[in-house]
This record gives sequence, C-alpha cells and structure tokens, in this order.
Amino acid sequence: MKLEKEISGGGRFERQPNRFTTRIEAGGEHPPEPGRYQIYASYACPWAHRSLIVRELLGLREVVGVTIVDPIRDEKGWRIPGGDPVTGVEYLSELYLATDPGYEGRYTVPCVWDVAARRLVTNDYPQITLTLETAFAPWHAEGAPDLYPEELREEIDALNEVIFQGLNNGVYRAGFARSQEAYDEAVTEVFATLDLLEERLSTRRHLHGDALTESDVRLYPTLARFDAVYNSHFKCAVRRLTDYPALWAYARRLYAVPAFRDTTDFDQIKRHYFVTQTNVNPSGIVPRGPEIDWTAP
Ligand SMILES: N[C@@H](CCC(=O)N[C@@H](CS)C(=O)NCC(=O)O)C(=O)O
Repeated sequence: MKLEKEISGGGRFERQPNRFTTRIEAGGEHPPEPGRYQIYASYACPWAHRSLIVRELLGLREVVGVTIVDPIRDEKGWRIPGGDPVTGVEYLSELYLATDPGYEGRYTVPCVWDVAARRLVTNDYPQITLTLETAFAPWHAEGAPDLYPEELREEIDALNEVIFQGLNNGVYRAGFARSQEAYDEAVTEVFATLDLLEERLSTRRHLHGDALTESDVRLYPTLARFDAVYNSHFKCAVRRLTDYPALWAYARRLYAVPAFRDTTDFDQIKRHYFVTQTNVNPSGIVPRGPEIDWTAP
C-alpha cells in the first residue's frame, strides 16, 4: 500500500509532497481560459471539497469543468463511473500516468487537467482554490465574493497554515498515526486548534470578520466531516463539533449557503472513509449515525 511510504520512523503520518505544481496563470504555459480546464474531485475528499465550494461561490460552473469520481476507491484508485466524458478515461491514474509515466505516488484528487495541452497541470490542492480566486477573476459572476482580498492575504495565509497543521491535516495525523505518541501529539493539536477557533468565532461571523474568505472555505470541509467521521474513524474523540457552541453555529451558518450545502454529501463522505480506508477500519463497516441536524437554526 502506497500510504506506507508516508509513515515515518516514529509512526507519524507525513503527507506526500504534491507532484504537479505548475500554475495556471496569464502569460504562462497554461493560461486561464474558459472551457480549458477540468477539475477531478470527490465529494468525500476535504481537499477537493474546497475547490467545489469555490467554483460554486464564484459562479465558475460554465468556465471550469468538474468530473466527480466514485467515493469508493479500489486498488486501482479513484474510478470515474461510466468513464470521463472529457478524456474518456475510467481511472484517474490514467491521467497521472499520461502526464508522467514514472509517477509512483498516490493518484489524488483534487487535480486539474488541461484539455488543450492534454496533461495534468496541478494536484497542488492549496493552490487550486487560490487560482480560481485570482487567475479566473475575469470570469467571476457579478457580485461574487472576494475570497482572497489583497489587504487580508497575509492574515489569511497565516491562519490557513494554523488550520492546515492543526486541523485539516491534524485529523489525518491522528487517524493514520502508528504509535500512541504520534497519535497523542496530533490529537492534542487538533483540539487545541478547535479551542482557538471557537474563541475566535465567538466574536466574529467569519474567521476574518464579516466577510467570507478562503480561510472559511478551508475550515468548513474538516468541520463537516468531524462528527460523522473524524470523531470515531480518526479517534478525534475528545469533543465533538456539536460541543463547541460558536464553531457549531458557524458550521451550520455556512451549510445554509447553497455552495457549501450542495457540495456536502454526508453519505459519500461516510462511505468513502469507512469503506475505503481499511488501514483504519478493516471491516469496512459504515456506522449508523451520529444523528445531527445541520439545518437547525
Ligand atoms: N494531494 C494531497 C492531498 C489530496 C489527497 O490526499 N486526496 C486524497 C483524498 S482525500 C486522495 O485522493 N487519495 C488517494 C489515495 O490515497 O490513493 C496528497 O497527496 O496528500
């Protein structure tokens, strides 16, 4: 199993680096153009979820395409049910290997395919949303939010790093840990980060004030998966999201926005983690519950 390569000596999960990091930028080899790029995403994957949210929020549905993969990944990786209408492939791995025949890492979503150049441009998930927010600005819908305003970029980048280390990737470090020490270290960081964000959100509507930003887009996918998956499957069991009044109210507020709600598929999320990650859940049994009302006011 490829994931073994990402387990360090101390039983710590150390995520693989992103192999494809070319930028889509004006004047570059892959310039932004409507109809030229296809995002490959899974509703289950938190990293891919971000791109789906941003594409909807910015009204880019007609500008950048999306192919959704099946939530259950087999030994050949992510599968596209019925084949991909854009490239004709059945497995995402075919796009990775068409771009780099020697690629040996995991075939991950999200990634972006350049239809004109017939190659993968990027699987650099933090950059994909930023690219939609900046390089694709000429095609944003009228009235679309500015998720990455110039004057807040430094603050947004700094908080995103805290959210990534402590939470987005923190839950994976807890869940994939192979030693008690590695787990303890990660789970402590997860709840310290939730505590910090609870405090921050007790006085603000969004992470950087009134307006929605890239930081909110990065936090939400982890919150949406927290009680349904991470609390049990990844052993992030100290508290539930629903135990945090401000964070839970904030998560529900975001869920009320169509771009967040329509891209949140709890059934696919649960089936993906519990069925596919047999390193953590060898039986592949999907638990019932927890019963949570995301639409509560
Ligand atoms: N590109 C990043 C993050 C994206 C990522 O891990 N995506 C997961 C789904 S949440 C994936 O596609 N995994 C495929 C696999 O493990 O084979 C990475 O390589 O770690």
